[in-house]
Amino acid sequence: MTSDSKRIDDLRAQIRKHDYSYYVLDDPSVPDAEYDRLMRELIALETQSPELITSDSPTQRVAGSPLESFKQVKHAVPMLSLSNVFSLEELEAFDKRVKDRLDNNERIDYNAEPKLDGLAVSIRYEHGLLVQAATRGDGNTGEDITENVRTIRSVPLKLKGKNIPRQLEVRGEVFISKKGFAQMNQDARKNEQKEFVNPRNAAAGSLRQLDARLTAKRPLEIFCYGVGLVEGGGLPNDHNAMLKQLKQWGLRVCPLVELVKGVQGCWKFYEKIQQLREQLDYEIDGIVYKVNLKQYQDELGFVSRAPRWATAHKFPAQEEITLVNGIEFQVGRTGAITPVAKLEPVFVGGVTVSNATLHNMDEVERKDVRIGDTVIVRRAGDVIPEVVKVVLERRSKGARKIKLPKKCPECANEIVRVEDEAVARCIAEFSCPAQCKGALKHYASRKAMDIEGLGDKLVDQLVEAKLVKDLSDLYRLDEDTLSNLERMGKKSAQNLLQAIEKSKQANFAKFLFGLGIREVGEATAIALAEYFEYDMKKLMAADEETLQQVSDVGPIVAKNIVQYFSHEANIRLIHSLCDEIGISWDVPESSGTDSAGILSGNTYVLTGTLASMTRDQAAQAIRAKGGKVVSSISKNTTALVAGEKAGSKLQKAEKLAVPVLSEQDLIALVNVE
Ligand code: D41
Repeated sequence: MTSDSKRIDDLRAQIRKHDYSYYVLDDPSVPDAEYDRLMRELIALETQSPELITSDSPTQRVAGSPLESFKQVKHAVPMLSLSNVFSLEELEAFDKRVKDRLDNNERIDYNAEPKLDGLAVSIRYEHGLLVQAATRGDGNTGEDITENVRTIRSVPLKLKGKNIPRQLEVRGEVFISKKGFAQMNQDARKNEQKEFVNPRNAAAGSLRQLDARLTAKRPLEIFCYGVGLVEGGGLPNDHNAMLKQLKQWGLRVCPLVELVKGVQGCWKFYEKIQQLREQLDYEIDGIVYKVNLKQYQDELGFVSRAPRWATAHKFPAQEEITLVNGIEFQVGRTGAITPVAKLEPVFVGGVTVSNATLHNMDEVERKDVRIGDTVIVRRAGDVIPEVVKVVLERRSKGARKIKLPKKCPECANEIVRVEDEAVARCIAEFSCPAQCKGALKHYASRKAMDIEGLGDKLVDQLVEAKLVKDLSDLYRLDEDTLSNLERMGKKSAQNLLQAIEKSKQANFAKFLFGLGIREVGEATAIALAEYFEYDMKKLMAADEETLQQVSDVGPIVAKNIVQYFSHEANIRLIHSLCDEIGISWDVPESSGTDSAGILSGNTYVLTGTLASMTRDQAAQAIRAKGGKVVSSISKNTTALVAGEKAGSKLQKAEKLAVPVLSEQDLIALVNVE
């Protein structure tokens, strides 16, 4: 062996190891720059000595030229389909059939796996080298997509480890993560190309490219869940151990796979994963249960192309088809007009849905939704239902275009849509009852002035009875007026007045947040309070440039603030609240640029649910030690404090290598003297 070929072997082994850590284990072992250096060195050596290039070299993932068409591939072992169950009863019936057929009354062990919503593929390895990959097709014959599958970085071109069978067909699901999908559509928008409807379609489109160079640019991933043909070597005789063996050979297996006992175990797993579903970075549409013992699987066999030993337990569909019966325009707290489609009621995502947001007029125009259209609605988790797209083939002649009304449906004032802005707004502000209600609810909410007893229903009553026209009117209410309201007794009127009175002793940041300036959230309000030293006059006098000096404040927020304080009505309101009514706040001793406190100079982001305190309390504790709390993570964040059910922020922190603290870490940190 020459020294070049030795070095080439060495580089390939290193790169394979890093690929495995990065793409299969999701746990990068070296910085990107180091990886790039190894790859560049390998490419250089292979370019010098092309005779040393082998098909399993990490440089050879992408083929040279596009195919004319896909070749047909016959699967050595057919790719079966899955039967379905939709309820606990059907799951119990499945389990009973399994036991009856096995003539076995003991509890069955099942291997439970999230059911990825992607495309099934079969990948054949000979002597551990990837030689062919195919789509499922009709189960017997699929299409040869070898070149495309080779571009998927979590698919090893060469298996690692011991006792690899001479022939091994691996079955798995190819998919695109939610994040990858969002990125693809962002790129598509930038290049004025058509967007993909969902990650599954994006994955299907990417996998069926005749030019593998295009596939290589798509963020495809794989989870392996089974095998087809196995020759010249063996596999463990239970499914769970078999998946572990696949992992040892370098194949990527879903980390949530679990061995469970009986129907009860299956059901518990189903509920657990359903809870996790929205937080997962990939789409799943159910759970697959598989009888774990291979011996039982063989005994059970299959019927009409589906194994008797496995079934898919589907989640309630998150997308359904229905009719748009009409359109309603809702007016939000800031006057934003949101078009809402009134739907023929449809059961989707576990509930009956009769309204779906269309977000704004840009969306209506982009999706070209019309009254009378058949549409796909989506309700994922607790997210507001939305119209995904129109089923154009079903558009009737009578379908009517949706037009933005000229007048606000709540107050009949003018609606304006500023050029280049997606959002249309009612210009009436406090004189629009919808905006007035929204503003009051926001002002009274827990995170703002926290006025106990002033709930949504009461606000509606007060505004409709014209007792309150702006925030300052709250402080002019009296017991007689209040106790005359429906469902309001003397005692609750007194309690409410007390709570309103109490709110006069305020916290500046909460007051500022409560004013409802567009896009000034809690964290921004706190940053503003600190920067302007709890002085309303200083804040009101600040120009956009000054405002942008504040952390968390960008050009848009700065503009919103300046705009807010340029309105005569807002200045009058603040004057009346602060000077006449007497809302006031303490100025913390260590305000301004004071740098005492062990956390000064540090910036934290909070996410997830904490067990021993609210996020508000945690933020206060951090600030009390001089630290800052902001809402979004950047590379300048000192640390992320992550509680239970931390979602995308946790992933972002890991990506940006921002340290992650647990609740215990935080407690230890803020308790230091
Ligand atoms: O995650 C999946 N989509 C998935 C699909 C899975 N986890 N396991 C599966 N197991 C099978 C059997 C039991 C037949 C080996 C499957 C599929 N089949 C499957 N995917 C598409 C058709 C069938």
